[in-house]
Amino acid sequence: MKIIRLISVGLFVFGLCSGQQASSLLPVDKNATSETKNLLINLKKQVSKGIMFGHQDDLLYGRGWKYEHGLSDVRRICGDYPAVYGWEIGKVEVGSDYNLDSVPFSEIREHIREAYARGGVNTVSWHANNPATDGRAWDTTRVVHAILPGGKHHELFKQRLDKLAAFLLDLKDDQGKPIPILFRPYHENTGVWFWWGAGHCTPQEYVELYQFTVKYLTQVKGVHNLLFVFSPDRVKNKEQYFERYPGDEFVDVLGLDVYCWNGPNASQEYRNIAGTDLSIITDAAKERNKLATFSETGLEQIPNSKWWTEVLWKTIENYPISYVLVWRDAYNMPNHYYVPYPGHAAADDFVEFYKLPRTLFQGDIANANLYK
Ligand code: BMA
Repeated sequence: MKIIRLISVGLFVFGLCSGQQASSLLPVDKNATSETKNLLINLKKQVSKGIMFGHQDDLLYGRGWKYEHGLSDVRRICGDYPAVYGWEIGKVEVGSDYNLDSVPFSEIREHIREAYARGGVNTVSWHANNPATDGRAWDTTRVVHAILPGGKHHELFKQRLDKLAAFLLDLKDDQGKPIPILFRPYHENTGVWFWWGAGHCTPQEYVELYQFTVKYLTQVKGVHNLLFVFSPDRVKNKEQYFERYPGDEFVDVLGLDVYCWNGPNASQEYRNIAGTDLSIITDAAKERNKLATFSETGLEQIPNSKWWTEVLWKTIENYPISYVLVWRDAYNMPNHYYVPYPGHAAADDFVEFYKLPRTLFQGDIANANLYK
C-alpha cells in the first residue's frame, strides 16, 4: 500500500468522471446482479484514482513454480498482489477438465474465488476451439457464418455456449452469490490469427456472433454476472476500431490489446501505436459513457530493464483507463513471461512502477469495496 496515494489522488484531474455519470452507468445486461452493477459503477469512479495493474494467470503459476497456494510472480517482486487477475478458459466449451494451457478448470475456479474474496477484479478471456474443425483458436478455417442462426454448426455452437455458461454460472462466492467477471470473448478481432479475426468473417458476421453470444448467455442461460469487454488488437484509426463493434447495447468496456516488441525503435513505435489507440478508446468511452481498459499488453522477457517506468507507464499515464493487464509467465515455456522474476534485470524497475502513486495493486484497492 502506498501512503502517498491519498495526496496524489486529489491532484489527478485528467479523466475525472463525475459521480453523476458513473452512477448512471448500467451494464448491458439489465438483469445483472447488484454486485456486477456496482462493479461497473465503482470501476468508473476509480479511474480518477489511478490505473489498476493486472496479470494473466497470476496465482496459478510463474517462473519455476506451479499451483503453490499464495504464490504470485507479482507478489514475489513487489510484495503485493495485482488488483486485476486475468484467466483463460479456452476448451471449456468442449467439456475439457483442462484449459488450452493444460490448467485444470478447478484451479481456475478456486483462484477466481480467492481473488474475489480479496476484493480483486477477475477478467476472463476465451481462446475457443474452432467449432468446424475442433482445431485450436488459431485454426482459421472459415466458420463464423456456419455457427450463426441458420448455419450448419449452429446447434453445436449453442452446445458449446451451454458449457461456457455452466462454468460462468458456477463462479460463486462463499455465500453462493455469483462472482462478477469482465468477460472478453472474441478478442483481437482486427488481427488475422483467430477464427473470428479479420479476413475470416465479415464485420457483420462478427457483430452477429458477439451479439448472439451476449444474448444467449444473459437471456437464455441466465448468466447475470458478466460485464462484456470488446478488445480489438492494434488499429490505425477510430473507423477500424469500430468496424466490428457490436454496439453500445452489447459492450460495457472498450478494451485494447497491443504488445511491445523487442528491437530498434520498438519502444517508440509501441508508444506511438498504443498511445494513438488509447486515445481512441478513452475518447470513445467518454462519449458513450463506457469504461476503457488496456486489456492486454507486455514485452516478452522484458529485455529493456526500464520498460515499466519508461515505456509502459509513459504510454498509459495520461489516459483514463481502468486497468492494464500484462500476459502470463508460462511455467513450461522458458521465454514466455511478462512479469520479471527475482534477480531479473527489470525487477527493480517493476518495483518503481509499483511504487508510483497512480499504479493500483491489491493493497491500494483493498478498501475500495468495488462490489458494494
Ligand atoms: C497466448 C500464449 C499461448 C496461450 C494463449 C492462451 O498468447 O500465451 O501460449 O496458449 O495465450 O493462454
